[in-house]
Amino acid sequence: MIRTVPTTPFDDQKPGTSGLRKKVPHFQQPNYVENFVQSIFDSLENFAGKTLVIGGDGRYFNREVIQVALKMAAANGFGRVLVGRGGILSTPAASHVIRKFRAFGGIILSASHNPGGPTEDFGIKYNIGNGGPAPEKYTNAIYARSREITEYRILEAPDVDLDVIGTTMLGQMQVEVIDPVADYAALMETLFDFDAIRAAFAGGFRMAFDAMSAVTGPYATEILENRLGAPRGTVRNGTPLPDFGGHHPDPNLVHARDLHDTMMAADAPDFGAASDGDGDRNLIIGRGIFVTPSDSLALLAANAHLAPGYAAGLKGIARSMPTSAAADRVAEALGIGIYETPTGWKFFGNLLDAGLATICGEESAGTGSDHVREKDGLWAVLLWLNILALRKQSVRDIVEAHWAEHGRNYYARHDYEAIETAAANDLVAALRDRLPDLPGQEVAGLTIAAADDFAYLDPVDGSSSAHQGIRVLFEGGSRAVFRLSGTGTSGATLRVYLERFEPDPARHGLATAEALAEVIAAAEALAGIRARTGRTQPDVIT
Ligand code: G16
Repeated sequence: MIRTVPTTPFDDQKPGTSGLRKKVPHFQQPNYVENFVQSIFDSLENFAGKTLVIGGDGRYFNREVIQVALKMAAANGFGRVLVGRGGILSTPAASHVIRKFRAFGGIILSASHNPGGPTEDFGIKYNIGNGGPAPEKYTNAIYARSREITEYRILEAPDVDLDVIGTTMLGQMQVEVIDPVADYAALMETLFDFDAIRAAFAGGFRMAFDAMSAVTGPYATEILENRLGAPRGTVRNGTPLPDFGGHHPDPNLVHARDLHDTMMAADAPDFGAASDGDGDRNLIIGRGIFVTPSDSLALLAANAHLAPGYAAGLKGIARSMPTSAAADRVAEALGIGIYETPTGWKFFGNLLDAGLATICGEESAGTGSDHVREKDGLWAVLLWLNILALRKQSVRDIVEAHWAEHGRNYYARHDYEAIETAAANDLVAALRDRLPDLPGQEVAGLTIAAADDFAYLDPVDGSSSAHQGIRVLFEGGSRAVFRLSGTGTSGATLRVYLERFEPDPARHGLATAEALAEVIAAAEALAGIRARTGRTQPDVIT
């Protein structure tokens, strides 16, 4: 029986950079999940009888929300739902399943790299039929709907058994529990030279992959160990846990410290990598060398032709604005387009759909291509493996040769987490007010060449997005960018992105902090971070 339940709106269901993210107890308020899911459905049209994909990263509360979403999908008229066994689908795998089965869209349950558990984070995101995150016109409509919702519809029915592959009926709707790994693994086989990678492992190539007790474990085990023959134990922390083992499933040098230490040791494996809570981010470390996500994007773009899926070359490269300009130099060398978008994978969808870009990347450890419409952690790892297997050089040699050819973009991001929202907003507002006066000024020894509040005009659909980050460009190619995160769940997170271009190979061996010292000082002088936030140093440096 379909029940129509009266409800009242919540005023805080505005999707952020990537869906609605809140603490679990917040989501557990009566009707909170139902309101948001109904707001998604109410913002969509013509889905009666069509297919919806549902899956999540297995974090605490995943199964409960999947049952609610299934019953609401049935009550709202979907014809079929594909759901990953155990409620599991990595974000890139969900994107692929949406595309492969030509689904109407998908609901992905994840708070990505944020911690999980009864008092930690949860998230709900809607993806459209191209497999990508809903663009702003959808997220704005969902938010508007959530402000005026008065009722939701749900089927009264027993829970669906999520652990058995097969098809059951939920009212008039078919529910198909699918293997979460199989379709994705098959797709990877079409893109990369599995024979070459298998031969490398057979020849003694060693790798450490940290799945961070998150969703990538089963995918990495199947692909790296079962299909590519990497020794058992190559995948660490490979069992997804609802609380990620109490860790923060963010593959950066702070939270993937164990992997970092392994890779910096004298007897380190040849290659180290990690992925995040929902499998869309990646961390790349060679023996003794961390590769920044911005450099990784540039390197992958420069070498992608070595993988069968990209042998025909790239149509273009897209990067988010705060990502370093390393990829721009590769695009220039290849004679292909480069696109600069606001932070958020949703901005790449149109470029990929229109065939303007093939590879996209972000400084926030996200890289991907037109094979799906999400960033894809394991994809990046496999492309690296493909390149390493064919070039037969170390990660360090490949990275240093790249810098020698294209120049090095020293890069770091300083995060100030959980600062007071008002202080963070004031800091950004004060910078914004000063923008017109900044060009020509000298700060901490650097001269400001230009400064703006980044706005994006989508070249495909003409939509525009303003206030996407304050950019201060210095003479000589250095840059500081200030932005507030759209994914945090407590207070505000200030991100300061710092970059310096160094063309001279003789100066490519500096420590990043040393190379960026002037830009760091200029950022502090411009924004007054210490005075405004009371913080003397960042919480996380990536
Ligand atoms: C999400 C988005 C990314 C974005 C990142 C950081 O990643 O999909 O596009 O770069 O958040 O965003 P912010 O700087 O606003 O916190 P994920 O992996 O969390 O889904």
